[in-house]
Amino acid sequence: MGVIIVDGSTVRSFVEDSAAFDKAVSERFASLDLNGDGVLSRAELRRALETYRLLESHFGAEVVALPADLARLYDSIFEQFDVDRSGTVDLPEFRSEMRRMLLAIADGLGSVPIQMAIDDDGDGGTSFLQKAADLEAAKISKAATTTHE
Ligand SMILES: [Ca+2]
Repeated sequence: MGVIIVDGSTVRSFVEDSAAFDKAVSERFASLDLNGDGVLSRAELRRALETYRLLESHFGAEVVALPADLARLYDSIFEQFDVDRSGTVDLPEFRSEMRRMLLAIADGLGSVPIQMAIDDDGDGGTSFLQKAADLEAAKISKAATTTHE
């Protein structure tokens, strides 16, 4: 468990850094694609939402819901990802929805930095917001080095 500080611009510049963002998305997608068939099934996506607790950790709200409500919630999230209604989520669909969600988070955060506790994913991966914070820290230290030279 680590603590990071992020604001809207941290998240936005991560999403707009397409090399870093695409790499993070591809890694996350590969770790979620449990049977390695190149697409995420409804079950794989649901497991991801449960494992990574996207809803709580990314939207800052504790989600307390009845199982039936949760099932509906997971279904509606799946429909959002599965844009072409093929019944599975492929990498481009996953990437564009992650982009949309993160930009929505960036809008929500605005310019007020918030402190956030980040769970280790347990699979060696780090969360998107952690990567966003790392990227910004790297840029700041690079800028500081340049200034001092
Ligand atoms: Ca799969």
